[in-house]
Amino acid sequence: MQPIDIYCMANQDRSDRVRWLLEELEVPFKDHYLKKKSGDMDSPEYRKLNPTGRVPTIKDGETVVFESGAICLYLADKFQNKNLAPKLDSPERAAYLQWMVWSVASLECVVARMYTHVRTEEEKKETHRFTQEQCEAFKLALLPILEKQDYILKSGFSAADIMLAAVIPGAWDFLVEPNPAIKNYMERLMKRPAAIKTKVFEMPDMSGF
Ligand SMILES: N[C@@H](CCC(=O)N[C@@H](CS)C(=O)NCC(=O)O)C(=O)O
Repeated sequence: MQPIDIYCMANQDRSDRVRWLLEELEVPFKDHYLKKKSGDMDSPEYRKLNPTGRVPTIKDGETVVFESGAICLYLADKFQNKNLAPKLDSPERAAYLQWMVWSVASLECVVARMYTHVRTEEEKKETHRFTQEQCEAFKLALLPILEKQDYILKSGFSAADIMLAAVIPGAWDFLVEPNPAIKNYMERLMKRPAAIKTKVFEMPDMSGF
């Protein structure tokens, strides 16, 4: 099988979920590390693949996809035989799509804000308040499910768990530490051999940023 090309800056940027998913799917991949400082992400060759100049991007033969959520949706559907995405006619398909998109569109937006809106003491305070408030609401969505089942879908482990577990640690103090069911969920996922092998939860090497 031809490996899927992954364009990224480090194993722990948003390519983390893509690499983890491919490892779970047992699909070979090849990493291409780009250095922002050296202008790799602004090069005409890379901008042809991803005009936004961000990572991750994948190349699967002639197919190019950017945006981590879209990449994971594409891959889990393409390798349907590995059962990491409910089939189109499955009753769990709607919940699956909901969590796949929610993890990036709602949860990750809040997590990302913790890194960007902290320039002044006042901004830090407001970001802390906002994150706490948002995580209270996120908790109401996650807890009733994770208190009664091991994975976000009743049928078991899926690509939606990868998306969630790749983002949740960013809000560890707000969302994980105070909620044992979410902590147990994270610990369960962090022990998966594919997550360990792809170093999703290791400290990032910032040299490429
Ligand atoms: N929503 C996008 C976010 C992409 C993104 O912002 N990636 C970061 C790395 S994790 C990036 O490329 N940063 C470089 C920059 O901002 O110039 C996704 O999930 O793929």
